Amino acid sequence: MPDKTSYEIVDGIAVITIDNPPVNAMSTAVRKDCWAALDKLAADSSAQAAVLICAGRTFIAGADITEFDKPIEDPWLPALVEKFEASDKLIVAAIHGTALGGGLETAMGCHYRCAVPAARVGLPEVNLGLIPGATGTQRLPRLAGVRKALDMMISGRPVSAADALEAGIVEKIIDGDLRSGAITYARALLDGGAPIKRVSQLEVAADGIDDEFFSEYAKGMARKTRGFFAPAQIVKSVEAAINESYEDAVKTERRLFDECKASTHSRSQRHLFFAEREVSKIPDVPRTTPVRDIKSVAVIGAGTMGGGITMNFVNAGIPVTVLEVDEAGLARGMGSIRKNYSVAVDKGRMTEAQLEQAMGMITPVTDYAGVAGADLVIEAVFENMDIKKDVFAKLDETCKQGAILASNTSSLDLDEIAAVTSRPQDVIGMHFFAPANIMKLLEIVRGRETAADVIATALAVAKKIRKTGVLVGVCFGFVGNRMFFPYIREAQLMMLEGIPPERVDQVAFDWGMAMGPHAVMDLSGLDVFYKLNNEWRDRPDDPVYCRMINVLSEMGRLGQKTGAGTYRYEGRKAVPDPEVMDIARREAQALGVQQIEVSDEEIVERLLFSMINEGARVLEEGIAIRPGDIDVIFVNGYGMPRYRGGPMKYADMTGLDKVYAAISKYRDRYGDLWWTPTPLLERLAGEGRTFQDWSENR
Ligand code: T1G
Repeated sequence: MPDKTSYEIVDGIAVITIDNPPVNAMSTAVRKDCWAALDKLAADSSAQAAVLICAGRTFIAGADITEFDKPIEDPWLPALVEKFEASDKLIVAAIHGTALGGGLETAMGCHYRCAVPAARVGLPEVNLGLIPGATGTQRLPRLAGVRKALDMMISGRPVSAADALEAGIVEKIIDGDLRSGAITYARALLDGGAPIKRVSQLEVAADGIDDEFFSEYAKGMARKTRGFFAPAQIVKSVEAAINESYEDAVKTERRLFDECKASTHSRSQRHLFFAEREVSKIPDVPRTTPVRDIKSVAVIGAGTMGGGITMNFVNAGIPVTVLEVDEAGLARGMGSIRKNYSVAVDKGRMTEAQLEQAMGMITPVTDYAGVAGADLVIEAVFENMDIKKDVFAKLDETCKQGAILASNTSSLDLDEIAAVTSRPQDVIGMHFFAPANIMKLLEIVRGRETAADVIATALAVAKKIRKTGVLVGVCFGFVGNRMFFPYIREAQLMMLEGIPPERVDQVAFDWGMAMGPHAVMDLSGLDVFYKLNNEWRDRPDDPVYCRMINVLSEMGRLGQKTGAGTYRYEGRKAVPDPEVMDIARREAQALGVQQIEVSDEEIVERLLFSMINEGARVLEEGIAIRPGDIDVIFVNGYGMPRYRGGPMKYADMTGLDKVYAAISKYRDRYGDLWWTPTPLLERLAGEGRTFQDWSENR
């Protein structure tokens, strides 16, 4: 008896309903049941046509991603899609929620498609490092045309039902109840003598598709898809739709799909898909933990970060009171917010009226009384412990009971901040990343006494403002910055060793980073790192440590904002500055740092393995809950490419034995101070295990 589908006849129409919560993924069981339902339909003389519909909140959201690393059981999805299409009885797919990946592919195997207005359809496999592998690269171009199909598959973004109707992907929009509307539609098609429309038999519209089209399209997407493997595979598969028979092109698609599925890219991107959903699962904070109602927010400090933080809440429809020390500071802050919104207006992403509406949701104040009623207060003042303590003492005196008091500190001891209040249980860290209104990452820092409902509320707020919230513990730099410090340290040391910054940056960029370490430092400001290094109280005493940050900062070469830092700037163009390497050589001589030659491989190892070694320490200390949490932090906050999976996944795929051997090599060269292998890494390397395996079997 099928337990993932039901089969019912209504007015001569067979209604096949899939019910596989939470998203009706096309698991093996669902595929088997659908196969059986189609056999039943063929044999059922009382059924003249059929409707394929799903229970729950969405149509099929794709193949079951959890099955990808297991042997695929029959029936394979492509075969099932062909079986839908081969039916001699007309089948209508009825779409609500999101028909994605294998879900849309199954719908395209049906003969007609209808959808409710709020439905969305897409082929987002590229986000998993894949291509549509159940004939989507062949059927979508036949329905929507080559360019639209490529745009949808390369972006991975679903389109609305209206857009899909216009593109020819769906044939009808159903207002009102989908089930009854789809049955009526199927009946009307039957009564109207509509043909069985088999999409695979449609011609691919080739107008405008000349010999150069696909190479030009690939060039056009190159910048956005730099380093990713799947996009080019998609282009090749769609090209086969033009140049090969349907049968041959489906074989080409299968080959290209298998190449993607076996790639480290796809293993990385699939890892991140689940890791980004795991981050909200906190072992000692159950999903049933009640959250506090956040209807109003206050932000203390209207500087760059405070302004960006404010915009996140305004964009989510939550009013914000912004407090600054004086009117001048407020005016600057409000002006900066308005300027950011006006950029969105100029780009057509917002209207003037919406800009004014957004600004109208912000209340600027200079008196703490103005923030007394806020449900959530986020401090975003200068990164100095004394100043933060002063703010929190005032907030403790002023804010209503039950208000959550959050600090945007990027590295300081949250417990020390909480200790100046009478309510440490209500204090939490919410570390936004610049630019705060754009970067998706939000490090949520739990203090020793932070209450469970405060943590649950912060995670819910992160989702509300469309951030990826990752819970971390208290230590200097929390997880992201703490692991970024060794990455920066090695870049800095290599400069002293005579390796030009532009070489290190190029190697990091070619590895996949959005920007090299020196470019990042110039963007953030060398003084930011200078201050962080000085705030790091128990930093080991090493005169070589980030020496050039100190020297250049003290020269006033702070980076882009001063026109010169590690690079000289011609506008925003970074130009290598020979003077900087002269200074580096002088400093190296004074410090006794040897000039060396290094391979590109060594540059990658020293940048990434030093970060990974620190990540192992972060896991050992429980500052991060899972290795996947660390990976989510680095792909959402530090420009690490998703096809690398994040530092800990990259280590697992490289092999911890190789990582350990390299770290041991650098310990032999540089000593124990910075290159002592973390015991967890050493143990797992010795046991031939991965961080992921350790995390799942603790
Ligand atoms: N397979 C298995 N589990 C899935 C899943 C999938 N396709 N999609 C979601 N889940 C789980 C998810 O892990 C979470 O589990 C729960 O469902 C709710 O998800 C052959 C090869 C549909 C827009 O890429 O985009 O088809 O954490 O938290 O925010 O060509 O899920 O609760 O245990 O994201 O409401 C292509 C992926 C697959 C779509 C809903 N399809 N999913 O978002 O809920 S490859 C996709 C999503 C494929 C074919 C190819 C979203 C969503 P848990 P959620 P949501």
